[in-house]
Amino acid sequence: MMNFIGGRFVAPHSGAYFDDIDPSTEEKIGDVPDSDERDIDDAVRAARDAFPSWSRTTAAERSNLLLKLASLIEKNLDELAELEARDSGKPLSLARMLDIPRAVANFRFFATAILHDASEAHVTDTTALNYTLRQPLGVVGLISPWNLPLYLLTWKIAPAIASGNTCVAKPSEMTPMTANRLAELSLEAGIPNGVINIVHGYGGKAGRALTTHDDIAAISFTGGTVTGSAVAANAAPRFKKLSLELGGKNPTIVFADADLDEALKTTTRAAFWNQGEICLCGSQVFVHESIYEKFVEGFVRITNELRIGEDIGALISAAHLEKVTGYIELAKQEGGTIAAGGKRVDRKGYFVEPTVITGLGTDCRVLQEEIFGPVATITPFRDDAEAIAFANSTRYGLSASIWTRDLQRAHRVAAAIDSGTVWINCWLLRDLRVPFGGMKESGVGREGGFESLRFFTEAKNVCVKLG
Ligand code: TXE
Repeated sequence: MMNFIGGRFVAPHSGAYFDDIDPSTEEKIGDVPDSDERDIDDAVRAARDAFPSWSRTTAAERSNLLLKLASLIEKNLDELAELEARDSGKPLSLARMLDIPRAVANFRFFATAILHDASEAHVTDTTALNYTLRQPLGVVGLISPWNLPLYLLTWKIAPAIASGNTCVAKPSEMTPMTANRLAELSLEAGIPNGVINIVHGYGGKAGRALTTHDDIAAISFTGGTVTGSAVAANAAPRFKKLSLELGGKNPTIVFADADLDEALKTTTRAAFWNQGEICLCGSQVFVHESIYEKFVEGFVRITNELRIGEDIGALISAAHLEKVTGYIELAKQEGGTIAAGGKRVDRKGYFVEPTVITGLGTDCRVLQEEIFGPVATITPFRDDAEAIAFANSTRYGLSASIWTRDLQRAHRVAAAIDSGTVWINCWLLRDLRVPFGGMKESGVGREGGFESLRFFTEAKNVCVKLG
């Protein structure tokens, strides 16, 4: 694999590569460039050179090119899904149904959004007319994680280039394959050289160089909260615009009047989809005490039916496997009961059984920290006030899912929960137009729809004196 800079595939300056591992076989499947600040510098230069002409293209021209790229991703869906599944350990069926279709949708969505965008005008009585120009920023830096590799990378690339910027993207070092294929497809689509540049490598080296580069106007980052804090510390003194989509510890609240069958079906999926490696996963479930036992029984039954390999993929790495199983051990030390799963699967690959833990309160670390694996806790609550207090007890505030048939309660609880998204009687039902992001330590800023286009442009007020 090589870096993609100025429309060409080039080796890293260091000449060094590290191994790309298939988490489900523990075998090496590729060589990843170990890039450093020299490669980032080359990529930024290529992006800077491409910016003047790209930023002058019409919205219709950019839209056409993005739509072409979307169609090429769609045409190559099978191959991309296979690459994604091998690289990340996720089930192939999930990559086919979720990851790659969403990458197609991301390009289509922003390709058409720019055709409908409008800006404000403020008329000051009869004295002046103000209008807001929204101009591209220049070269932007995009850093994405390993859990939804192409999905999240394209969620940044699409709005960035649709609004006239050029970009340098650094995909996760653990899942570079679909980004590499995207680079090839961007050439085939006719995206001009230097508009999309992709530099592979470690976060602490290539990623850090991107966040500290003087010619990068903005950083859009999705990843862990600790890394997000380092990214912010590097970017803020250089006055870069920042968007941070970070971790979550998302509560699911099931009230006594919920449709239990539907709630069980969806809350188990919310807990274990993508083996729990989605920042939106509902990893802590709070259930009204009157239905608690019945709910736990149903949740455990469904969990035990999940098939390793087909429903639950491998975790991303040996280190992450250690982290996740470490939390299962911690749960036991904290006094929890393992109601389902609880062990590494006895086969090749970093598989962990989907695990259900009961008997822990919100003061336990297992209910406070992001585990990012197939581990869910279930805790009973007494009344609405306690459910809200439990839901708001962590440092995170990304999403929540509420289950009730009572309309007033649903709206009241939604308003009281500190999170960027609240789903009522559903989970991960996404409309790409809505603002998406986190409160508290789950991030800063919102992406999605016009929020993304706003992030990737600078607002400039032009004031014209009238008369
Ligand atoms: O991701 P990192 P990690 C959570 C999850 C996981 C934990 C750590 O809990 O266990 O984070 O995961 C790049 N400057 N999430 O360490 O480090 C890195 O190369 C610039 C939640 O694997 O956050 C990669 O491209 N960039 C999450 C990206 O940051 C740096 C998804 C994300 O990696 C950098 C992933 C630096 N100093 C993990 N250090 C979510 N919200 O979906 C690393 N990177």
